[in-house]
Amino acid sequence: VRIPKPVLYSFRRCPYAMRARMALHVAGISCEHREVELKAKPSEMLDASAKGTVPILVLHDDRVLDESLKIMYWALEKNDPHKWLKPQTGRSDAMQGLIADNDGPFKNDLDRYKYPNRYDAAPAHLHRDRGLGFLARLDSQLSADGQLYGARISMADIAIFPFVRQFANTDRDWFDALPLPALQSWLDHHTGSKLFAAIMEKHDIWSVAPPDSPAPA
Ligand SMILES: N[C@@H](CCC(=O)N[C@@H](CS)C(=O)NCC(=O)O)C(=O)O
Repeated sequence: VRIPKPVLYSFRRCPYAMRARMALHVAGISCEHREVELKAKPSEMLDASAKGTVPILVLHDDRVLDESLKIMYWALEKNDPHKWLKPQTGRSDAMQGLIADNDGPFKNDLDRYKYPNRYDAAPAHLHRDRGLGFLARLDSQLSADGQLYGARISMADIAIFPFVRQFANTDRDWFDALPLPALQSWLDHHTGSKLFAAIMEKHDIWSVAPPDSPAPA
Protein backbone atom coordinates (compact mmCIF):
# COMPACT_ATOMS: atom_id res chain seq x y z
CA VAL A 1 0.00 0.00 0.00
CA ARG A 2 1.39 3.38 -0.96
CA ILE A 3 0.76 6.01 1.68
CA PRO A 4 0.10 9.39 0.09
CA LYS A 5 2.61 12.12 0.81
CA PRO A 6 1.76 14.72 3.42
CA VAL A 7 0.65 18.01 1.93
CA LEU A 8 2.65 21.09 2.92
CA TYR A 9 1.15 24.54 2.49
CA SER A 10 4.07 26.90 2.44
CA PHE A 11 5.27 30.35 1.50
CA ARG A 12 8.86 30.64 0.38
CA ARG A 13 9.87 33.73 2.37
CA CYS A 14 8.04 32.90 5.61
CA PRO A 15 10.57 32.14 8.37
CA TYR A 16 8.17 29.74 10.08
CA ALA A 17 7.70 27.84 6.84
CA MET A 18 11.47 27.83 6.27
CA ARG A 19 12.19 26.10 9.55
CA ALA A 20 9.46 23.55 8.97
CA ARG A 21 10.83 22.84 5.49
CA MET A 22 14.35 22.38 6.90
CA ALA A 23 13.16 19.82 9.47
CA LEU A 24 11.13 17.94 6.85
CA HIS A 25 14.11 17.99 4.50
CA VAL A 26 16.67 16.59 6.95
CA ALA A 27 14.16 14.02 8.15
CA GLY A 28 13.85 12.89 4.55
CA ILE A 29 10.10 13.35 4.47
CA SER A 30 8.93 14.28 1.04
CA CYS A 31 5.76 16.28 0.81
CA GLU A 32 3.42 17.51 -1.83
CA HIS A 33 4.53 21.15 -1.78
CA ARG A 34 1.74 23.67 -2.23
CA GLU A 35 3.14 27.16 -2.55
CA VAL A 36 0.56 29.75 -1.53
CA GLU A 37 0.18 33.49 -1.74
CA LEU A 38 -0.66 34.98 1.63
CA LYS A 39 -2.95 37.47 -0.09
CA ALA A 40 -4.90 34.73 -1.83
CA LYS A 41 -4.91 31.66 0.36
CA PRO A 42 -6.48 28.63 -1.28
CA SER A 43 -9.73 27.44 0.24
CA GLU A 44 -8.21 23.95 0.62
CA MET A 45 -5.67 25.44 3.01
CA LEU A 46 -8.31 27.33 5.01
CA ASP A 47 -10.45 24.19 5.16
CA ALA A 48 -7.51 22.31 6.64
CA SER A 49 -6.87 25.03 9.23
CA ALA A 50 -8.99 28.11 9.69
CA LYS A 51 -6.02 29.84 11.34
CA GLY A 52 -4.80 30.76 7.88
CA THR A 53 -1.08 30.75 8.63
CA VAL A 54 1.72 28.89 6.90
CA PRO A 55 3.19 26.37 7.29
CA ILE A 56 0.45 23.74 7.48
CA LEU A 57 1.11 20.04 7.13
CA VAL A 58 -1.82 17.76 6.34
CA LEU A 59 -1.02 14.11 7.04
CA HIS A 60 -2.43 11.19 5.09
CA ASP A 61 -4.74 10.35 8.02
CA ASP A 62 -6.08 13.92 7.85
CA ARG A 63 -4.30 15.06 10.97
CA VAL A 64 -3.35 18.71 10.57
CA LEU A 65 -0.22 20.31 12.01
CA ASP A 66 -0.66 24.07 11.78
CA GLU A 67 2.27 25.26 13.86
CA SER A 68 5.82 25.25 12.51
CA LEU A 69 7.32 23.88 15.73
CA LYS A 70 4.83 21.01 15.75
CA ILE A 71 5.84 20.18 12.19
CA MET A 72 9.52 20.26 13.18
CA TYR A 73 8.96 17.95 16.15
CA TRP A 74 6.78 15.60 14.14
CA ALA A 75 9.43 15.29 11.43
CA LEU A 76 12.41 15.03 13.77
CA GLU A 77 10.74 12.50 16.03
CA LYS A 78 10.43 10.29 12.96
CA ASN A 79 13.99 10.81 11.86
CA ASP A 80 16.60 13.09 13.38
CA PRO A 81 19.85 12.19 11.58
CA HIS A 82 21.85 15.11 12.99
CA LYS A 83 20.38 14.91 16.51
CA TRP A 84 18.80 18.37 16.36
CA LEU A 85 16.51 17.40 19.22
CA LYS A 86 19.47 16.54 21.47
CA PRO A 87 21.41 19.75 22.04
CA GLN A 88 25.06 19.01 22.60
CA THR A 89 25.25 21.41 25.53
CA GLY A 90 22.37 22.53 27.66
CA ARG A 91 19.02 20.87 27.93
CA SER A 92 16.15 20.71 25.55
CA ASP A 93 14.03 22.90 27.82
CA ALA A 94 16.69 25.64 27.60
CA MET A 95 16.49 25.30 23.83
CA GLN A 96 12.71 25.55 23.94
CA GLY A 97 12.94 28.65 26.13
CA LEU A 98 15.26 30.37 23.67
CA ILE A 99 12.95 29.50 20.76
CA ALA A 100 10.02 30.93 22.74
CA ASP A 101 11.95 34.19 23.26
CA ASN A 102 12.59 34.29 19.54
CA ASP A 103 8.98 33.62 18.57
CA GLY A 104 7.61 36.00 21.19
CA PRO A 105 9.47 39.22 22.03
CA PHE A 106 12.08 39.08 19.24
CA LYS A 107 9.52 38.40 16.51
CA ASN A 108 7.39 41.20 17.92
CA ASP A 109 10.31 43.64 17.67
CA LEU A 110 11.25 42.29 14.23
CA ASP A 111 7.78 43.03 12.83
CA ARG A 112 7.73 46.54 14.28
CA TYR A 113 11.26 47.30 13.09
CA LYS A 114 10.69 45.89 9.59
CA TYR A 115 7.17 47.20 9.03
CA PRO A 116 6.87 50.39 11.14
CA ASN A 117 3.93 51.60 9.06
CA ARG A 118 1.79 48.62 9.97
CA TYR A 119 1.97 49.44 13.66
CA ASP A 120 1.47 52.79 15.28
CA ALA A 121 3.48 52.01 18.38
CA ALA A 122 7.03 53.00 19.24
CA PRO A 123 9.38 54.15 16.48
CA ALA A 124 11.22 51.48 14.53
CA HIS A 125 14.62 52.22 16.03
CA LEU A 126 13.36 51.40 19.53
CA HIS A 127 12.33 47.97 18.30
CA ARG A 128 15.63 47.58 16.51
CA ASP A 129 17.44 48.34 19.75
CA ARG A 130 15.31 45.89 21.70
CA GLY A 131 15.93 43.23 19.08
CA LEU A 132 19.61 43.97 19.44
CA GLY A 133 19.40 42.76 23.04
CA PHE A 134 18.33 39.34 21.78
CA LEU A 135 21.01 39.35 19.07
CA ALA A 136 23.68 40.11 21.68
CA ARG A 137 22.45 37.23 23.79
CA LEU A 138 22.66 34.90 20.80
CA ASP A 139 26.15 36.18 20.01
CA SER A 140 27.43 35.44 23.48
CA GLN A 141 25.92 31.96 23.37
CA LEU A 142 27.41 31.38 19.90
CA SER A 143 30.85 32.67 20.77
CA ALA A 144 31.65 29.54 22.79
CA ASP A 145 31.43 26.85 20.09
CA GLY A 146 29.80 28.32 17.00
CA GLN A 147 26.25 27.04 17.33
CA LEU A 148 23.72 27.91 20.02
CA TYR A 149 24.18 24.69 21.98
CA GLY A 150 27.70 23.56 21.30
CA ALA A 151 29.52 22.93 18.05
CA ARG A 152 26.70 20.86 16.66
CA ILE A 153 23.57 22.35 15.10
CA SER A 154 20.41 21.90 17.13
CA MET A 155 16.77 22.61 16.55
CA ALA A 156 17.27 26.05 18.14
CA ASP A 157 19.74 27.16 15.46
CA ILE A 158 17.38 26.10 12.69
CA ALA A 159 14.29 27.51 14.38
CA ILE A 160 15.87 30.91 15.04
CA PHE A 161 18.20 31.82 12.17
CA PRO A 162 15.44 32.55 9.60
CA PHE A 163 14.20 35.33 11.90
CA VAL A 164 17.69 36.73 12.47
CA ARG A 165 18.11 36.70 8.69
CA GLN A 166 15.01 38.87 8.28
CA PHE A 167 16.17 41.19 11.01
CA ALA A 168 19.64 41.47 9.41
CA ASN A 169 18.25 42.09 5.93
CA THR A 170 16.09 44.98 7.12
CA ASP A 171 19.23 47.14 7.21
CA ARG A 172 22.18 45.05 6.17
CA ASP A 173 24.77 47.80 6.68
CA TRP A 174 23.64 48.31 10.24
CA PHE A 175 23.72 44.58 10.94
CA ASP A 176 27.13 44.05 9.34
CA ALA A 177 28.62 46.84 11.45
CA LEU A 178 27.51 45.29 14.75
CA PRO A 179 30.32 44.03 17.00
CA LEU A 180 28.73 40.55 17.02
CA PRO A 181 31.13 38.38 14.99
CA ALA A 182 29.90 35.03 16.25
CA LEU A 183 26.34 35.91 15.29
CA GLN A 184 27.38 37.21 11.88
CA SER A 185 29.36 34.12 10.98
CA TRP A 186 26.62 31.84 12.31
CA LEU A 187 24.10 33.60 10.09
CA ASP A 188 26.42 33.35 7.08
CA HIS A 189 26.95 29.67 7.76
CA HIS A 190 23.24 28.89 7.85
CA THR A 191 22.12 31.11 4.99
CA GLY A 192 24.96 29.72 2.87
CA SER A 193 24.22 26.07 3.64
CA LYS A 194 23.15 23.44 1.13
CA LEU A 195 20.16 22.76 3.32
CA PHE A 196 18.99 26.36 3.11
CA ALA A 197 19.53 26.47 -0.64
CA ALA A 198 17.49 23.27 -1.00
CA ILE A 199 14.51 24.57 0.95
CA MET A 200 14.59 27.97 -0.81
CA GLU A 201 13.96 26.49 -4.23
CA LYS A 202 11.22 28.35 -6.04
CA HIS A 203 7.83 26.81 -6.65
CA ASP A 204 4.95 28.00 -8.77
CA ILE A 205 1.86 29.05 -6.88
CA TRP A 206 -0.32 26.02 -6.32
CA SER A 207 -3.92 25.77 -7.39
CA VAL A 208 -6.25 22.81 -7.82
CA ALA A 209 -6.45 23.30 -11.55
CA PRO A 210 -3.38 25.14 -12.74
CA PRO A 211 -4.23 27.42 -15.67
CA ASP A 212 -1.97 25.46 -18.00
CA SER A 213 -3.45 22.06 -17.15
CA PRO A 214 -5.15 20.25 -20.02
CA ALA A 215 -8.86 20.89 -20.20
CA PRO A 216 -10.96 17.87 -19.19
CA ALA A 217 -12.10 15.83 -22.19
N1 LIG B 1 2.89 30.29 15.07
C1 LIG B 1 2.79 30.05 13.64
C2 LIG B 1 3.02 31.35 12.90
C3 LIG B 1 2.97 31.22 11.40
C4 LIG B 1 2.82 32.57 10.72
O1 LIG B 1 2.45 33.56 11.34
N2 LIG B 1 3.06 32.62 9.39
C5 LIG B 1 2.81 33.83 8.66
C6 LIG B 1 3.72 34.03 7.47
S1 LIG B 1 5.41 34.28 7.94
C7 LIG B 1 1.42 33.78 8.09
O2 LIG B 1 1.01 32.77 7.56
N3 LIG B 1 0.64 34.87 8.23
C8 LIG B 1 -0.69 34.89 7.74
C9 LIG B 1 -0.94 36.04 6.82
O3 LIG B 1 0.00 36.80 6.57
O4 LIG B 1 -2.06 36.16 6.34
C10 LIG B 1 3.78 28.96 13.26
O5 LIG B 1 4.78 28.82 13.98
O6 LIG B 1 3.56 28.23 12.32
